[in-house]
Amino acid sequence: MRRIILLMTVGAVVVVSTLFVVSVAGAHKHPTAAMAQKHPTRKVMIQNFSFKPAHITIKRGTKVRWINKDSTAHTATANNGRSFDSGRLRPGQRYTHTFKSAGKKPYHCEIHPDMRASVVVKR
Ligand SMILES: [Cu+2]
Repeated sequence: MRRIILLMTVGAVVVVSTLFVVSVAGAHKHPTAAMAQKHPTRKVMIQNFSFKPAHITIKRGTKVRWINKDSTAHTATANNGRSFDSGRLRPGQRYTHTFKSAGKKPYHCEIHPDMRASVVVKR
């Protein structure tokens, strides 16, 4: 009788640990969780009349968030005039854009045209 109980206990432990390993492996492969890890949002500060960092390289599908840390308004506007445009960002405001196509995306501030920067999007 004791031997049967022992065998059943060992069997239960094996089943439970197998299920645990399978569920952990499954969670690791979860596609949305993996995507979120792969493409964290990149931040660009607008400070002292410049974009910091001025040049970033990201993977396609990554979000870029501009945050205006200055005490005056700025914009982040694609040089081609249509890829993205934050509009007027007042102090403390932010703008987020998701880059879906690869290539170099130069941009500037509409209010201060000397403020120039770029985003390079890799496949
Ligand atoms: Cu500006």
